[in-house]
Amino acid sequence: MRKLILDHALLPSGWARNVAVDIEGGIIRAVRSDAAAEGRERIAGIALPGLPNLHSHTFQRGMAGLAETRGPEGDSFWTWRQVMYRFLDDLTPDDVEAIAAFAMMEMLEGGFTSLAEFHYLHHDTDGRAYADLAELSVRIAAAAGETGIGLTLLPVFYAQGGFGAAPPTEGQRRFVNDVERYSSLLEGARRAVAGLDDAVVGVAPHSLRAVTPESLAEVVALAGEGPIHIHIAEQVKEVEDCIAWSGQRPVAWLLDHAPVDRRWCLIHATHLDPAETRGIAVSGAVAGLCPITEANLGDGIFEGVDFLAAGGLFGVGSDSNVEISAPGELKQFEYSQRLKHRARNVLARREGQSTGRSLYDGALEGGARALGRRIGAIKVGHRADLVVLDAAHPDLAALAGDRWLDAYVFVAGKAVVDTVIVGGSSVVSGGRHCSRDSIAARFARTIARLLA
Ligand code: NGQ
Ligand code: ZN
Repeated sequence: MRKLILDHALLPSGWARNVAVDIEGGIIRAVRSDAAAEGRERIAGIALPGLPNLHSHTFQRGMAGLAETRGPEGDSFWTWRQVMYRFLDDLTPDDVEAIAAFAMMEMLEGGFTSLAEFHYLHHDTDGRAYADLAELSVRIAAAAGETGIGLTLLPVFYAQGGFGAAPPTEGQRRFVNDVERYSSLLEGARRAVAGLDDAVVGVAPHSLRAVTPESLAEVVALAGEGPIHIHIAEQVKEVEDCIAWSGQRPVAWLLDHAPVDRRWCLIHATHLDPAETRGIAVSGAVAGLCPITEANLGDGIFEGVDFLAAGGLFGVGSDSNVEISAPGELKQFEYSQRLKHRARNVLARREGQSTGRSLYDGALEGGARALGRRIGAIKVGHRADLVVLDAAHPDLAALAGDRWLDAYVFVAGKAVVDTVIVGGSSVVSGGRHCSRDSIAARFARTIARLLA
């Protein structure tokens, strides 16, 4: 049993002081505010529920900044994807693990306490399955274990190169499975995470581009009650290709042909018409926004205002991991809406409500649902996942309550993250992960070798 006393904490009922938290087996067993400190370990600062990161491809952290040089013509998402395919061409299992550990460490230092890893790199460099089909899932699980981050592992089903059963390209050889081999992979992934505390495995058809209607239905049937994530409607070309293939826009097609409900997380969902926006909101699916990556890739701007007005739930993900920051994703989401609507405080819920608080609460609720775990609140029965901000930092010292969140999201960012606790264990203190030196050195060696 770990018995903490938190100076300040954001509880479901609001801000509280001197909060006693009892933790056993990684789970919060009791919470009481205005408690006595005696016999308890004091955690100084401002304790928030850790934010879930609902979408990541950790390996892409290894190419962060390497696709920012202008090419011969028309740089786009699609030319970026070519660069990304070349980068993963000869990643070894050791490389995948080293890069994943570094990215996960940065997530913890950046205010995320759990992630959904949308894991599609499955096979050896020549496209053949590893002796253990789930070798790279084992590596992702190992990196999660080393860093301590909470894991929802989403092995990705990838069958084809594009709409209408286009064959996979050479660059996609490491991703591809049929449904039968995918279901073995899923079993392997479940074994891979068995040694981690409280990990969840879900399913992830990569995108409507990468599956057939039949295989999509078969993969969804493998999910049980677990999460189902899919990339959708990120790029205008993808919307046009989907209409050419089916006569429908991607989200409209999905809502008509799949049992979309609270288990689902629709990643990006950038290009929506009003009926699609409402359709996602009423389905209970979470919109999986990745605002920094969507800006980096030139995807477009999500229909944030209409979606929230329709009661839709969102969460945020770091996706390409070009920059890893929980407050940074929330800021970028709000800023994209300000630019779109030429207005301010667009995503705050009502007059007098803090935008930072609205964004944080929203992403906690949607993120927890998308990861399929009992997380996202300092509450009995939930995982003890806490991000504690430095209350003495000059950007926070004179503030209180929701203004702390406004300063975290809009002013100071992840620099004010001081202590991070996951499943009751401290993994970050003084802003640094407890294994930073070794994980960073291994990452640096890996990247130096890959670029040599
Ligand atoms: C991915 N990333 O799977 O990593 C994708 C690019 C694709 C984003 N969509 C590849 N941001 O969608 O085909
Ligand atoms: Zn993605």
